[in-house]
Amino acid sequence: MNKEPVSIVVQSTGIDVVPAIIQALKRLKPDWHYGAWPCEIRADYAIVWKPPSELFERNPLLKAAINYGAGVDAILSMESVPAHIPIIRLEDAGMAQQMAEYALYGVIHHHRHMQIYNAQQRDRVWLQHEDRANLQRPVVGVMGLGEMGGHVAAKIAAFGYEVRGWSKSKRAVEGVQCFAGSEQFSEFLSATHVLVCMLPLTESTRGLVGAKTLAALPHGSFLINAGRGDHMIEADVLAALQSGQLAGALLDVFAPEPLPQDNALWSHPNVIVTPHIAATTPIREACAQIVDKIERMERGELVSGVVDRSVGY
Ligand code: NDP
Ligand code: OXD
Repeated sequence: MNKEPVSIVVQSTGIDVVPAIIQALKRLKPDWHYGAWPCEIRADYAIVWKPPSELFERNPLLKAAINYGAGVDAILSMESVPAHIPIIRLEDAGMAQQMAEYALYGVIHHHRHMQIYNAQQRDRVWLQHEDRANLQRPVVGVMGLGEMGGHVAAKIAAFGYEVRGWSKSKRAVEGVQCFAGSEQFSEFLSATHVLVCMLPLTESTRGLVGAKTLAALPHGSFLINAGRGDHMIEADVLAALQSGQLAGALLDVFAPEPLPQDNALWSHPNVIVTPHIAATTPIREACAQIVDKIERMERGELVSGVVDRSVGY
């Protein structure tokens, strides 16, 4: 007996990537059926970004909701996916390398005094600071050692920086001194000059980058946040920048997004603001991963990337 072709509904909120996703999927799986939400297709799988409840009400036979991104804080907070439908997220899918590039850029920006040189250029000042840079190679501390953070830490270590990493359970990353759990957090922070946030946003990590964490870093440290805006307590970050506890920051994520026009971070001389581009989802790699996951599920195999709703990532 011939098996029915797999049918997929694709939905997105915000940037409209739906036609491009369907096109990329069709190239890989021309025989499958596709619908762009809202549509009448009775789907087996949904590829979604911040999906409405109605999508699940109208597709009662869904076998899984595939989150079109690595972070699942948005989909979990919406509570639109019924409890019996597994949520599966993207794992790396070409994003980890971009993250490593982004974080390395921030590390070098701080280490090689680019902030000072940018300001000097505005005033036409010719003054070298490299003696300090040679003496003071910053130690980089990466929070979160998963698909993104693990790759980021390894790449920065391979580039020659001393790197520490921190996660919930103890991880092993080549060339990286690993710490785990709240009991090792202060030790991790105490020698971290560039703090990189690669955590998922959960109830345990919300607001983690606040006054207490920042005060535990050496004076004049640098912050890179590519996790989520709600990891930071923004007023505490601004206060640390004001006091010099933070020498500067490279920030990609904010609460809310877009960053409001009147937000002080836009014009802070020691802050670089980027519009959530640290790692964008490459359509071809993401779709290849999605097809692989669906094929495994269709064969009754286990797939990786299933979200544990009880921990929030
Ligand atoms: P993973 O789930 O693969 O990794 C999460 C890591 O965080 C794990 O090492 C985990 O520990 C650790 N962690 C979770 N909770 C805690 C905690 N309470 N204390 C200490 N460590 C904790 O996620 P990804 O690496 O794929 O993605 C991370 C985040 O990056 C996403 O959730 C998203 O918010 C963000 N992101 C941002 C993008 C951007 O462009 N700015 C693009 C893509 C993702 P353990 O290993 O023990 O489980
Ligand atoms: C993601 C993101 O989570 O783009 O994938 O932030």
